[in-house]
Amino acid sequence: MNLKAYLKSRQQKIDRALDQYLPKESIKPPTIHKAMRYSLFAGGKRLRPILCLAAAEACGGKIDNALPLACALECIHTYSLVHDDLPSMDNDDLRRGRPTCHKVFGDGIAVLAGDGLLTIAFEIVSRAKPTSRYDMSILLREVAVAAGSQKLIAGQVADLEAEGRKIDMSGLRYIHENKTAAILTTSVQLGAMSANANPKHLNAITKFGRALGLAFQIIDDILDVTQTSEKLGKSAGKDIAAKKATYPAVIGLEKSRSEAKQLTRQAHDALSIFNAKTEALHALANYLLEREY
Ligand code: GRG
Repeated sequence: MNLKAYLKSRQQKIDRALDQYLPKESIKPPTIHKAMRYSLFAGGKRLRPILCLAAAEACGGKIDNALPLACALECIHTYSLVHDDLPSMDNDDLRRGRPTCHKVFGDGIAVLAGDGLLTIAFEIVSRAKPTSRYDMSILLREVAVAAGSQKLIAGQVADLEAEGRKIDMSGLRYIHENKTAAILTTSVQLGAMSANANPKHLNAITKFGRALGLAFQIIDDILDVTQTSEKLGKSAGKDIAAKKATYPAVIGLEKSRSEAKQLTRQAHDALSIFNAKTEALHALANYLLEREY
């Protein structure tokens, strides 16, 4: 498959849908809608929604049925980046190659823009079509749990508390599984649910998401060490400067690379039970691993 063209067409589809779901900039109060849109349309890769749509296809579903769920996850992801960049968290000036939300709109509006993106995610989920196995309460609960204080927020708390401290592998894995892998896993799970996936397929998709999500964060840790800020579109080398808990810091670069490769293999293997339409998921897993590092 032509991955570049595939990614571009999926990004466009997702962007069009997000544009429809988000209030226009002119809607009162304009500042908040400008700030929400500024961060949401700053050029993110749309990996989570693309994975959601690809999982729906792998489970025999239609991408249009997965689209609201895919967009909701991108809103949650963007909220987490906006808040993560705040001076009271990671204090970053650059995100997706542009000044961060609080640099442009101020801290108060950036906090509220994150709140707005998190909240609208649930409104967007409510537009999805439930299926016979997965009703609306299941879909909403999945999203709430993934974004909540035992997953995404738990990972961020553990990350903040680990700064400057010695951390072991299990502590590090806890951070990565919750801060990064949880939303990625939920992305593919929701895609599968939109396709009314049977329990066996949902289980396989979950294994795929967990392995890929962890590999993705390990690769992100590696890139922070090996790439320039220009290439990353965010400040490079921040993890070392902030004494962050990362795979390269705990097990070194080489072992981190082989761990990422092994997890990616596990992700591919998890797809073996599907009969068709897993080409995109395989290609996305390879794409994440082969990012320059
Ligand atoms: C504030 C509750 C809360 C959580 C923040 C997302 C996050 C948790 C922290 C951001 C820093 C970080 C290393 C997150 C891990 C996930 C990650 C690698 C995000 C970047 O994802 P990409 O590469 O970004 O998909 P784009 O911009 O392409 O969407």
